[in-house]
Amino acid sequence: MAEEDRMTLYGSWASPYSKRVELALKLKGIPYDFVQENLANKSPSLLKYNPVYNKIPVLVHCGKPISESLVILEYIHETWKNCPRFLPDDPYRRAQLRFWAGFFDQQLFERTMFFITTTSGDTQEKAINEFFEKLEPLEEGLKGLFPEGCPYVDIKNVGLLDILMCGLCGPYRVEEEVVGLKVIDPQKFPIVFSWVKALSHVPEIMELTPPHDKLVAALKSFAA
Ligand SMILES: N[C@@H](CCC(=O)N[C@@H](CS)C(=O)NCC(=O)O)C(=O)O
Repeated sequence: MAEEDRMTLYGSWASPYSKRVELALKLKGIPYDFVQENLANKSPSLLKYNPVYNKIPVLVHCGKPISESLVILEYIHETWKNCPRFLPDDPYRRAQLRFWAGFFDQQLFERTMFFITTTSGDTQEKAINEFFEKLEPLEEGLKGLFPEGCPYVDIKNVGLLDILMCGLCGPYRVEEEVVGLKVIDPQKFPIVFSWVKALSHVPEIMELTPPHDKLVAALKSFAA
């Protein structure tokens, strides 16, 4: 890759949105520079590249910024055609996956683990219940999406929903430690549980998972 083609990702090691993009780049084997942003004191570059939302992640490719993690994932999918392919070629299947990607962002990430782990008392309890309620349609939906059985994680073909799931529940052991209860109950959500378990063995995901104690400490500090 020519030097001018190099990619720069403005992100944060603890952000699930930023992790989505890092994982996509790693899976595709695309080299990139990572700029760790301090969200309490954002860099002038981040503010320049994402003037609308001022948020990470932002991917800068050949000097051109792209914001919003889902948009960035689609950009990577469309620009680098090598495997893994994040979205299938079949338009109906692609539409189904995009539907569930939207569900992840609008429903599950809305009341994210971050929100749950950084609140307490009644607010936390309400958020946990809402999260569990939203896992139910996902568990059901997955049966339709993967009629051959639980989501089959093909290590060579990690797709869009796998990437989103990693950001949401990848560090579920951290979340369980911080919240003090089972986040994904294998009895209630067997498909979601086996999916998350299978993902945890993908080498690129293992490489990007932050150290357990570091993430626990970060989440606890946000909650303080
Ligand atoms: N919809 C955005 C959400 C990104 C997001 O919420 N980023 C957070 C970090 S996890 C952020 O930059 N927060 C800083 C702020 O809100 O000022 C995406 O998918 O990229």
